[in-house]
Amino acid sequence: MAYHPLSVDLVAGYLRSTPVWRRPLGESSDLEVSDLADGNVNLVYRVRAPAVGTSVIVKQALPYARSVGESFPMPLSRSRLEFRILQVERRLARAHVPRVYHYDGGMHVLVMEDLRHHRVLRGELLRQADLPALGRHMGRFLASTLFFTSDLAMDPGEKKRWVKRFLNPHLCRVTEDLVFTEPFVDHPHNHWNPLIDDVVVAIRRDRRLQAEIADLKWRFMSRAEALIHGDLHTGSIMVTADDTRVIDPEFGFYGPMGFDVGALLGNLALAYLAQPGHAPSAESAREYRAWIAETMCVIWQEFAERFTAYWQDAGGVWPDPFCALLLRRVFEDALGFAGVKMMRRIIGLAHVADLDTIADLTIRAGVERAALHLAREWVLGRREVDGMDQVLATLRQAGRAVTADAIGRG
Ligand code: SR1
Ligand code: MG
Repeated sequence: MAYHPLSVDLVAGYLRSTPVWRRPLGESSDLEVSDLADGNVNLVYRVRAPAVGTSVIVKQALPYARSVGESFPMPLSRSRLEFRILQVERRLARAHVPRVYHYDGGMHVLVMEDLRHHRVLRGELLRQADLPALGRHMGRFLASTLFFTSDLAMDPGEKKRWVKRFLNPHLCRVTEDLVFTEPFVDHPHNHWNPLIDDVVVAIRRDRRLQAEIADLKWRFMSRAEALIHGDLHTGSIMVTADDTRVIDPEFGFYGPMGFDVGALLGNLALAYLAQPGHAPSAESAREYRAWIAETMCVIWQEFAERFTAYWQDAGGVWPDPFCALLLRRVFEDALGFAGVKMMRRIIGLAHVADLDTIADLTIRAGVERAALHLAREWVLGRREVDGMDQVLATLRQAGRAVTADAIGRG
């Protein structure tokens, strides 16, 4: 079928023409379609067969970013890469990746498992959901996807073929521009809360900070360490109380391991700082913040422990002391990437609900100032930070500034 964008009216007819129709959906003639698109980039529909009680997700790439429009072209071919990466991730971390029933390379459509009992993690963090397994699950996902796609586990020739197989130049360029470049210069894509104009000027004038951001961009562009997800923010994770699934790896490629770890930690830090803007009481904000901080710690610990265990099982050519050295490097990179990712969500093109849905601009500015201050500290100080305890100490300190600000003005 020649490519054309699907609409609510076209999805049922399209599905009936695919081999997937008879399986998860039965042969039901009656299909209900709803539009679920809420990310920046793609079309997403849920299709239900009420007669059999089953449903699927139909995700289709558009030739541009949905949230911006045709002025922001995106290659349709990203859907094929997303399909391949989902296959790899599902093989390595089956419990944490949705199943793909069908891929249509002509229509650039993925028909996938409907995680209908799951919710997007970002929203769940703002409504203070109880997610006791999140830290362990994400530590495991990170350890297995990053370790087993790296030179630590793969034949060197095969790994180099994978670097080529997963080249993703256009979407990498989007990340290079939107994360590492545009937020720090005058660019029409950028926007921010006018109450933080002075911080934006200071960030752009900070030559030391700009040099460190350039160093992180360089690492992002030149370190083919593992097949990374490439966009592991809290909108790319779906959760229930006891299940965690990672979706949307369309920005994936062979890049630095710390980029995925940092994306996750940085987005959790934003949710942490934003709590007073959303929580029903100061007390609940305090408690939920404590849980987010604990979860960040569990993610790193679980990741590092599993990574080390995989290392020991693998044996082989890499001498043991290098494992700790490599993990230390991933930690430093993660902290730096976390900082840059926090900044881009406040002063770049694509913002996050954690901050943008705080209606009181003054409270929001307090959160944003604290986040930008913390982000700068992480980017500049990443080589000196001792471990997660110290990371969390800086997070708590930033959090205290926000609490005082929010309570003082709220
Ligand atoms: C046009 S917006 C692009 C952003 O959305 C994705 O989720 C990525 O984070 C990307 O930077
Ligand atoms: Mg996405």
